[in-house]
Amino acid sequence: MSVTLSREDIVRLCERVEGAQTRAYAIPKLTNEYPGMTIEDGYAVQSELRRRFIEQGHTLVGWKAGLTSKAKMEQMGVNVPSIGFLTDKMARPENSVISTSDLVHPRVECEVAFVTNKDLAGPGVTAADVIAATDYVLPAIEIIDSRFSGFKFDLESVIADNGSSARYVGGGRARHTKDIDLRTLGVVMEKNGEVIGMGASAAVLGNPAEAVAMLVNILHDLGETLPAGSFVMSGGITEAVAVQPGDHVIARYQDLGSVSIRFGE
Ligand code: 0L1
Ligand code: MG
Repeated sequence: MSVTLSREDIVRLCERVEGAQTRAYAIPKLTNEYPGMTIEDGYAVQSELRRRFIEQGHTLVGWKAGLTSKAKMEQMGVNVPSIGFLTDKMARPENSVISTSDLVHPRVECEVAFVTNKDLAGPGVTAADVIAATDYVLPAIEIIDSRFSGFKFDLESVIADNGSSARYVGGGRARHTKDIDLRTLGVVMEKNGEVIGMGASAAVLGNPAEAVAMLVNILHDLGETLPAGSFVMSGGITEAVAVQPGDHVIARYQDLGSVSIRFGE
């Protein structure tokens, strides 16, 4: 497969996604109009979106791996993971209030985030390479927000929509990978004091470092590398849970402390 869309169509679809993201409205999945769209076309639209955001003054902070757990792939009916970019404008402080009126269908996921201290470049990057290039890991909550009406989408459309990236929050205790077992980290997610999800980090491709390796190898296919100092979300351990104004979410991680976030109008 390869990029099949014309430059004009890529820009047109990017403007459609950008409008939905920045003004918080739902749009039909892109493949309704472009049924032959490929995964590479999805990344071409995502790259154009990244180019525009950077031109508007956003800073690229890192990347996210998405659809990396079996539960998530089943929930979304896809069989290949995806990646998306993260900017400074998407970051939120721990326990701050996220405005839901800026979002379409916000949902939360518990993830392990990696901060790198060496450049990583594919192809053939392994989980061991990722661990050797990791400064520390920390607990995080990702707030995803698919912009597609009624959650009717496919992988091509999700990739164009930057993997549903919207907000992210890091917190808890940063740890060196040598001090923890990245495969067996447990997490319990609570919403308004009630347990609504739990899991272990092995849900993410057996080891979240595998998801980061996968991400770097996809970046290679896009002609990109992961520079030292990147912040990388490795993918949801728990299933995505919908949130609304008034909700308070806490993710309690084994060995990594907890991270919390609130939602307002
Ligand atoms: O973070 C992710 O796993 C990406 C999810 C993309 C699909 C969705 O919006 O649920
Ligand atoms: Mg995620």
